[in-house]
Amino acid sequence: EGRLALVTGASRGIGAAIAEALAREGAHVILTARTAAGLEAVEERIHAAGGTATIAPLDLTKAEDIGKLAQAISGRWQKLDLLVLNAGTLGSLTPVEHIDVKEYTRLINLNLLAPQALLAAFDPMLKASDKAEVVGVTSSVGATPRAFWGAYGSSKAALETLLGAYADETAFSGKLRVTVLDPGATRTQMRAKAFPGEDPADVKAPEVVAERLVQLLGEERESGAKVRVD
Ligand code: NJP
Repeated sequence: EGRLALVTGASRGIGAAIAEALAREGAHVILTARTAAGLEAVEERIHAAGGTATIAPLDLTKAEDIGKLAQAISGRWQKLDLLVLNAGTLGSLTPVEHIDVKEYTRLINLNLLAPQALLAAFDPMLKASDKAEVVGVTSSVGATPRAFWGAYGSSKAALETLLGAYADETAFSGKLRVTVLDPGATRTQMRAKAFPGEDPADVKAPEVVAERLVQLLGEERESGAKVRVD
């Protein structure tokens, strides 16, 4: 119904499925990730299904590029109705004492600092919407620590805290809702990297997460609530 959505990490996996599901619901979807070819393939599928999308290839670890993206979008649209903070990286699964600081820094940049930069850059456009939604994709290992998942888990725990604070800060308006989405085990490149021995057929498809998200948008829920897809 003419809503504008921005989905990060939309070149494959959960983000691509979310973008396609939102487009099917009538949203114009801005797709972002680094790989232009991946974004173009998703854009083509959206067009083939009768939807509309715009691609914006971008490395989210470059804060200045997030500012440029926000400028380009605000030059074309007045408001942003839905921001899906989905892009994320796993890094190496390793004991805490072996975490590589350079890799950890890259991981924090993408999983935590980029969502903050996106919230900062798009806050005015979100607040210009009568009914804005921010969905942040976290993980069960953020809420519950797990051996060897310290680097990734700590980034997701911090993201959850950040989203909770933003929900609290914006709750008074009644016009902006934040949802913390834990997708659970989902068949993507990231899952295959974490569990190489697993049979992909045993893991749910990204489309299941995407359909649940669409459903969530139509449900009553307090801002800041956590939802897990099983
Ligand atoms: O991951 P994957 P998923 N700048 O690796 C993009 C969470 N999660 O779909 O840049 C911009 O297939 C990358 O695109 P590209 C997870 O933590 C998952 O599984 O072209 N974009 C791609 O589109 C994450 O937050 C499971 O390489 C960058 C996307 O991010 C979210 O779900 C379980 C980028 C990653 O696609 C989606 O994960 C769970 C950069 N620098 C939480 N680097 C699960 N799958 O089981 C990467 O609890 N991207």
